[in-house]
Amino acid sequence: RSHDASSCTAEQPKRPAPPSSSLNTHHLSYKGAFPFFRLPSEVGRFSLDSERHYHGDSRKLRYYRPPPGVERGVSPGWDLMDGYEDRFVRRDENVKEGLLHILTWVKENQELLGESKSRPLDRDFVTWRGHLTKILCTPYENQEGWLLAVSLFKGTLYISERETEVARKKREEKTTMQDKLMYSGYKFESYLCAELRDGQPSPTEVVNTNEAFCSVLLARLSKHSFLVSGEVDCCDPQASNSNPPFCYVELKSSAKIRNQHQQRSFNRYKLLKWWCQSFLIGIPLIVAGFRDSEGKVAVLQNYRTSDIPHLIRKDQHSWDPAVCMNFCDAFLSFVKNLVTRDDPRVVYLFSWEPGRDVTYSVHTDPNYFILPAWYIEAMNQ
Ligand code: 0WD
Ligand code: CA
Repeated sequence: RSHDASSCTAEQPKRPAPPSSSLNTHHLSYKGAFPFFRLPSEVGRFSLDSERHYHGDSRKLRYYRPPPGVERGVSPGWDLMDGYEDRFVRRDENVKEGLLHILTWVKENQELLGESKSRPLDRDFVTWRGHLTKILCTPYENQEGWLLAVSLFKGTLYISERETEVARKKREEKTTMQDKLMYSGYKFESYLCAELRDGQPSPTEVVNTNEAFCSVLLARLSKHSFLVSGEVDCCDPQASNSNPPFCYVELKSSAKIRNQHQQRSFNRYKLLKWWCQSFLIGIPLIVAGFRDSEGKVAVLQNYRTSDIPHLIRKDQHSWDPAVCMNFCDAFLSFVKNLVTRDDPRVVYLFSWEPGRDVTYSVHTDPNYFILPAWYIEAMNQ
């Protein structure tokens, strides 16, 4: 039977079908060609100091300065627990900053972004890179769900994470072991990063997790344009391309891999997250430090972000970068179709649990708001 317009009867409404209220997340549904993705370009930078204060500059950018020898395979033997008891200042994790620092940057740099007739900020989405990483990993995630709050304001969709109950419990019940693991990641950076381009790392200094350097970038995934910001560990003064984000390096520490089973799990879970995180903002190099059972760095290993999809392709039950990107494309379209009330006092809360579809609810309680009054006022000028 033909389905052309002439076969439509009068009773059938001509309106398009209402947008679907849930989104399938199964990885097999997103197999296919890699979608269009434009290389991210940096539009700005900001830093957060030791008291978590915002500065619209690169003061907290550090340089990748591995000591001679370790890059040639000499075991560094760095103690990642050094200073845990007496040289460690923790960021207060009870403070929920949401999009605060990105909005501060946007407010101060509106002229760099260009406006269109229809909207003051000519981007479809504004969010943290970490939130997009979670979306990309969703088709392969089987442990942790997420909550993403979205508001449409003057034609732009703002996405901000809300902590799930499970995540809050996990944070409040964090064991010393988990706290030490978190510390070891920051400590690893202190052995490789110098404050100055031609300086040396100073691992005897205090580790303060309030400090951060963030890059602000513009990117496009299929028909979605976005402004995204992510924390960057350091810049390689010897990178073949000295332009950001191509000179940036992501540092990771991870337990030493001892057997085939651990290798498979590393490829399946860690490399998935590492790839998504760095690919999204165009970081070409990930330097991993593998710790031994005493918490000392036994080996350094470089991963070129673009090599990771090839490294994991041969594995059984592996992940596929195209699936991650196709799912993200579908999720952003899903959000665009549903979030239609242009009002910062309306929040659409998208929620997902492993094994389920993405669903949403709509909230007008101020407790859910993601855009502060000062930002709304600034954009109304
Ligand atoms: O409000 C929130 N729920 C969040 C805020 C969740 C995640 C991040 N943030 C903010 C913070 O202000 C942080 O400075 O984002 C910034 C980092 O943003 P991102 O680059 O989008 O986050 P992500 O890619 O998840 O993490 C990058 C690094 C991490 O390095 P590793 O190697 O572990 O991936 O940022 C750090 C961490 O060093 N980091 C955080 N720092 C402060 N607050 C947070 C956090 N909640 N999460 C990760
Ligand atoms: Ca890192």
